[in-house]
Amino acid sequence: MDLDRLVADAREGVPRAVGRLISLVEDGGVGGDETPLRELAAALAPYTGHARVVGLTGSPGVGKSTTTSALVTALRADGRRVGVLAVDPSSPFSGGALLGDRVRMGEHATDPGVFIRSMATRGHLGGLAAATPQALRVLDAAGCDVVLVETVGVGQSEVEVVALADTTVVLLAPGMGDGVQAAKAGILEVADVFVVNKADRDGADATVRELQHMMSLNRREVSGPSWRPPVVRTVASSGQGIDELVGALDAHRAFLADHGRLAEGPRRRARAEIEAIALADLRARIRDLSGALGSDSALGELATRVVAGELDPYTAADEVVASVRA
Ligand SMILES: Nc1nc2c(ncn2[C@@H]2O[C@H](COP(=O)(O)OP(=O)(O)O)[C@@H](O)[C@H]2O)c(=O)[nH]1
Ligand SMILES: [Mg+2]
Repeated sequence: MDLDRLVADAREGVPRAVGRLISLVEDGGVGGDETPLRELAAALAPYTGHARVVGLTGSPGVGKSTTTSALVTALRADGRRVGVLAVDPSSPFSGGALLGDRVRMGEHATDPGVFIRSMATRGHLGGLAAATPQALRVLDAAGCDVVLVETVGVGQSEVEVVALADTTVVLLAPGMGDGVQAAKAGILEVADVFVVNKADRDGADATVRELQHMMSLNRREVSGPSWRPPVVRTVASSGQGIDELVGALDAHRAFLADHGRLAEGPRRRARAEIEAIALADLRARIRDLSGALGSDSALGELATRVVAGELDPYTAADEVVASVRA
């Protein structure tokens, strides 16, 4: 595989090249060989730093994909190149859009200014925390002005994924008990913009009120000027409220720019990536240690001593860490 060729094609916006590079990122580290990913990261580095990343999260069915598709339409009308990354940590499938999403994103399928991709991590060394920033880098280098990252907001790994964005949108919908769920998952804290979607349904006002109530309880004292997440009502399926949502995204962007904070998102992504790669590397080395000394491995020996009461597990772990560092 000619990596330089692929990178050059991806920079030209050739969809197949972009797709192959994201597959590489997704599969990366399988079999423990991370060499192509290292080379790819180095090859892409000079061409990145342009795209802004908008994360969308919320419970299944609130309308994330529909909203994402409506946003693509609005951003394209504005002449911006758009990438869509649907990140599903629970899905073993990847490559191309998920079935339902394919229907919702269908209208963009033939637009050369749009890249749509769903992603799981097939055994990636650093998991989503490493793979997502890498995939974002590919889309950035491919000339995307905006990348929309859709992820199901139900667990810790999803919260980690949305925390990679420059601007995070948390979606709720009436009658789904979303407010309570969001509070539990710690998702209120990561929201820069709230969307109450399905505003055509009964209960949208109540959802907005509940949200505002929770925000008032949740307000933390911060020094310096702080951003108050706006609440935007949308009917994503008809496009109603989408211009307001674009306005809210731009306002958040402007706030970050005004306060010299545009570098925060890229730095968060780099941090997450470095940490994930380092942890994966350590884990791999510890695993190596367990097989290093023939049949009776170093780890196995320590385990035997812990079971025999000769050693406590903390001291045993100290020995493991010490030998990994050596
Ligand atoms: N009534 C109504 N239905 C919507 C709206 N937005 C999305 N839907 C529908 O809700 C369902 C789930 O939407 P989807 O975008 O797949 O949700 P996701 O799981 O969060 O990505 C689909 O049947 C959509 O057509 C809306 O604003 N109003
Ligand atoms: Mg979806």
